[in-house]
Amino acid sequence: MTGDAGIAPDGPIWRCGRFALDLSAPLVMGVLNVTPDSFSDGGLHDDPAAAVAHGERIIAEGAAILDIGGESTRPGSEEVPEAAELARVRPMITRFASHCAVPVSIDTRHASVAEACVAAGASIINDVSGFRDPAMVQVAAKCDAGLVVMHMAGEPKTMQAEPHYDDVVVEVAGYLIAQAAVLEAAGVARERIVLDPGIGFGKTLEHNLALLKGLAQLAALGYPVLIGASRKRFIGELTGVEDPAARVAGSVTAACFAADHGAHIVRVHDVAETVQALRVAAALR
Ligand code: HH2
Repeated sequence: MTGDAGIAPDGPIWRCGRFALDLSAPLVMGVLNVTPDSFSDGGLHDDPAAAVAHGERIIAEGAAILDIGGESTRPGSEEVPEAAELARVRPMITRFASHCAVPVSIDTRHASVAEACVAAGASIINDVSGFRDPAMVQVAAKCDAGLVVMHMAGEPKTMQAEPHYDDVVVEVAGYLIAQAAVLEAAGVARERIVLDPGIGFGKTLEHNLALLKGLAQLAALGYPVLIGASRKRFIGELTGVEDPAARVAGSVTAACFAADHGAHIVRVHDVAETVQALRVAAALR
């Protein structure tokens, strides 16, 4: 599933530092939030020992990538000072980059945090603000990390205040391709870039469903696609399940749908359940 960049597989690959990820079958990105307030798992892993145990567990369960975040970007959230965010994530990045066989991703929209985490061993920068900050583009250009370019309408604090699109799939696709072009113009190799429509980031239920149903259009842009639907509010809106941790079945269904409609990577909290479902779905395809 993963390998050194020198022995790349034949199919589509994602170059992430010293890794070349084989994307010919969908990969699971497991989430490790070291935050007190994430909507999905806030406070569960802000003790370092608990965070390490959880990270080890989701790797053992089959995560091909470990995504570490130190700032919640849930709707309405306030920005976390960069020093506080870095203090949360850097020990975990260092620990997992040196101890585990899968690439470690830093989930941040702050250039200084991304740069420090790449120096600490992160192989992927996952930027929910889509590399809109020129300083983040510079960090990307100076390293060889894989990059997740995500679409977010506005800022977390206000993004759910009446989001509007004339055609959400066309507009999100246009934004993502433009940001990929900005990165490539700065010298980033195309094989390092993955696009993500940003489920739940400045989108209504209808927008989220349109993006998932329109995945083929995003996949047709020619870059690998990542989908993060796990435990999100739209699943609660569809099912009436209030507790994000109880949205496992809905999340697994969304991950399987995404994988079947062109997503190469699914970002999930419930790794064991998703890996199991994707294996069965792959055998039936
Ligand atoms: N969603 C969240 C965070 N990071 N990154 C990408 N690429 N795609 C996503 O959809 C995505 C993401 C939100 O989920 P979570 O990390 O569980 O919550 P919080 O932002 O509250 O920490």
